[in-house]
Amino acid sequence: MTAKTDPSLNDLFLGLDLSTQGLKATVVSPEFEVVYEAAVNFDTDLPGYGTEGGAHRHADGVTVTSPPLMWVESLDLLLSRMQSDGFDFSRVKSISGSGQQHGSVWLNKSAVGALKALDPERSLHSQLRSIFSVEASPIWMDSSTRAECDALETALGGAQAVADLTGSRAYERFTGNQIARIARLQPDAYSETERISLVSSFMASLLIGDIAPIDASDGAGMNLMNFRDKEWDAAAMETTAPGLKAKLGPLVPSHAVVGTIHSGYVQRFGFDPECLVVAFSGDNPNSLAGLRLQQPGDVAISLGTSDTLFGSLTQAMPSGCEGHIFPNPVAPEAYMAMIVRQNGSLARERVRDEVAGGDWKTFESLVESLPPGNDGYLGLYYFEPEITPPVVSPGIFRFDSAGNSVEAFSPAQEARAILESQFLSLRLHAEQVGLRPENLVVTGGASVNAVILQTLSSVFGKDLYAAEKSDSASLGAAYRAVHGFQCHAAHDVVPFSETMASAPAYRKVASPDPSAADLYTQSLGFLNRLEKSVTNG
Ligand code: ADP
Ligand code: XUL
Repeated sequence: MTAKTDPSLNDLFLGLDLSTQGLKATVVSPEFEVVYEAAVNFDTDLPGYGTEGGAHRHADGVTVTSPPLMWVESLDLLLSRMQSDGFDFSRVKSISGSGQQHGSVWLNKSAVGALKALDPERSLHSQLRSIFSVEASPIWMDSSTRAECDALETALGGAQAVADLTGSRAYERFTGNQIARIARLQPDAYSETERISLVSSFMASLLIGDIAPIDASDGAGMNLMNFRDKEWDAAAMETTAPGLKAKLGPLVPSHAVVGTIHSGYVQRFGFDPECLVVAFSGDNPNSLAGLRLQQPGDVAISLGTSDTLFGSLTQAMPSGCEGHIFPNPVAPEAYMAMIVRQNGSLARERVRDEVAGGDWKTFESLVESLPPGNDGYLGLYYFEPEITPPVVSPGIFRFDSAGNSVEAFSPAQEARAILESQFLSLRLHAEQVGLRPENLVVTGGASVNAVILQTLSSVFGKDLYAAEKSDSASLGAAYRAVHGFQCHAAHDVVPFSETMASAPAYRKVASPDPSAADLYTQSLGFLNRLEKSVTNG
């Protein structure tokens, strides 16, 4: 890092994360110490919008939306809370952010004018109420677009062809398929739409007072972008909806500065008028930055509401069956690969409630009462439709060591089976998209559980390290604010490893039991066969 790009000790960097359930702020010092955090919860802090878990689930069982005006109001509320806490906005050199991936914000022809004219005397939401051409934004939990996915795959030559082009086969939640559905069902709203933003680029737009471009990492979650050259693909756009290119606007690298903070925030909150806004990106790309995954082999597992596994790659191997490839948000020449398993913590909780009366300690004792490998018993637990592997009809499937169906397991077998099969499945599918962990970092709510960590470490046969903070998306946004600031000052891409050189080391939280690790490696083929026997992919 050169002296010119070196932040001064007084400087601060702000990361925002607009997730499904709320908006968070994480502020770091130039030494990467977290100096301030604040949060807004959509359901409890903004009850007027009537969301549950930040979303509206529609009666058809597949449509899930959120009101974009709620996201606008949440920014107002978050900044006001920071102001009440006495936060010194004038020290913030740059801001970046993270958004739940795939969700779209539909802006009409009045949006640019309204964003440019933001008045510091009035709330954001009172000024931006009329800028939306679609008032219910589809979000990542929406699965209403099977027909549109089929149409895209047919037009482009099949699932593998779509994956080779866009980094993922056609997925229901991916924005292009959502756009195709809205263009078909709401043609007037579509034609009134001037620009379609992602949740991430929309939040950046609010800060710069103009429409911010989509970054290439989050843009890859749309089934519309050529993930290798980072340009919108003409054939994908043409199949999706008419005249789409103009509505998508340009794409920028994730480290790009997209503007400076709008004067309204300078007057209202005391921001430095030169405070930079670095492109916002998806929450998973931000988590990759927040967990500092830099080399191929650096892999993170997030045990949250859903379980995700992601890592950095230099060679991309997109799969027509599973996983996603996105451009890497902090290394423009590299990629990231990601696997999402919907049945994560909530599935573990279901089993815990059934076998251990809702108590994690009892659940842990049950797991520990049986040896690794569960004497050959294996269970597959899909309480909800599964993304990886694809399972449309939920169900629970139990097998003995010969692969014969078993009606029921003992409580201890059940507790061990869910952990082993979830983690074996993560490893199997990670390997299928080219991710072979060397350095394994764990994060997310379940990473406090020692038995879960021990099992995970043995299944992967690797030491397991824990990040210091579990909200890696907003932390990653703050790190990316530093990185973008440095790239801007250097007029070049600063290696992220240089940016993060002084960041604290991780803590080792588990080491594999060597004999268990061998056993797990041998059972990957068995798990693969059992999954194939019950899934749709
Ligand atoms: P999100 O993905 O929504 O941000 P979190 O990362 O906060 O979710 O994880 C929440 C989950 O963490 C809960 O659903 C819960 O099952 C899990 N969790 C919390 N404590 C424990 C524990 N002691 N053992 C296992 N899981 C836990
Ligand atoms: C990723 C995905 C989710 C959302 C949640 O593909 O759909 O992880 O990003 O915020």
